[in-house]
Amino acid sequence: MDKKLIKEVKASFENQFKTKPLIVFSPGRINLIGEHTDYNDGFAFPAAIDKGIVVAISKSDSEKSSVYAFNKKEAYEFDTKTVEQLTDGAWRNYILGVISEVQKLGKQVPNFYAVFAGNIPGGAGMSSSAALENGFVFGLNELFDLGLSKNEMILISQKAEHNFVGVKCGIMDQYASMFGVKNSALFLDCRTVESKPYKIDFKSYKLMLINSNVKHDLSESAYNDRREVCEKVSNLLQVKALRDASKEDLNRIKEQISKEEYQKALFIINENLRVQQFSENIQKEDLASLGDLLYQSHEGLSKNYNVSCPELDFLVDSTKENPHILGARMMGGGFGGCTINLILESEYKTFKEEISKKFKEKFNKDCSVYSVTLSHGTQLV
Ligand code: GAF
Repeated sequence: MDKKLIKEVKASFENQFKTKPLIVFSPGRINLIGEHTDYNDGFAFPAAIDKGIVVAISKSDSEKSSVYAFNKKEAYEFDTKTVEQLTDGAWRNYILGVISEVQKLGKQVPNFYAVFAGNIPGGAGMSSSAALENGFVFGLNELFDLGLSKNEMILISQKAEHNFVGVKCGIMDQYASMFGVKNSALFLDCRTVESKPYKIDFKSYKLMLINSNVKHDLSESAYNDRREVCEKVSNLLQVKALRDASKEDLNRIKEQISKEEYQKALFIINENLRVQQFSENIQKEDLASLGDLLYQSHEGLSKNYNVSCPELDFLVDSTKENPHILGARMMGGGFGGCTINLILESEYKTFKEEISKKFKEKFNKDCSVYSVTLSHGTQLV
């Protein structure tokens, strides 16, 4: 948790609203493996990280709510009684969406004051959106004693994203951000919405994130299109979700779908198996096989699910000749953002320098390298 950021948000809040706020820290997430499986009722392996969103919030003493986005230096005033989705609302729609979804449950949301700020690089595939939604729903729940459980809160966050932002996301990001466990990743069953924490110890290896700095925008229809394909195929198969299908099932309807639809559905079926394999191999401490699964996941995301981009492919390909890197893949929804790499700790610095140089030469722009700490989920600080 970034103590300086918390201090700044608190000071900004007290300066503007002359009262003491509740402070919430809501983390972003990484995902070890299992992309696009969440909206197929499948498995994923995310973890909350030490970067996230800080929300300072208190009751309002006027007829208005006021929210200040500290990083953007933008303020927004509104009345919680008349909340509506905004065209080009950007960050505002995440917050308005959360309020609207709480209200749909028949709960009152009185007006409030808030300041928020974050240190998750935007568009990096590290779920700044889920962190923002969870930060607000958690803060409102505490402030107004709404009596919401954590499971109810993440569903509110997810629906806010569906209905106000327009991304038909799964539950992985909101879950990981809310339920994160220190030093652990969560083996998440997206059907039962339950997880098992695994203490992560990669021995002499560590995780490295490399941001392509290609900004993805999940509200672009590409994400929702993938979800539609999966739903179409599971309808044809007469199963609830692709989690319930096998390659043999898929082959039976091969003639009824396009080649692209077949490949996408097959990717989901295989990715879901990979997550389960990953969880078994993590227990066996078989690091080499974990690396292979990462490469297989990337191959499928890039060639079959079609959610990679040249920069991400380049970053992953550049690791393949390096004997100190066990595996790499793009992380998150795709179309930009980060790769996640399993690298020998002693080689971290050398590879960081090497890849930064190579990336610059190839694309004439910079990539950014981060290490992450696995952290606790959304909480009061
Ligand atoms: C985005 C979505 F928000 C998640 O629900 C998930 O589908 C992910 O892309 C891909 O695994 O982060």
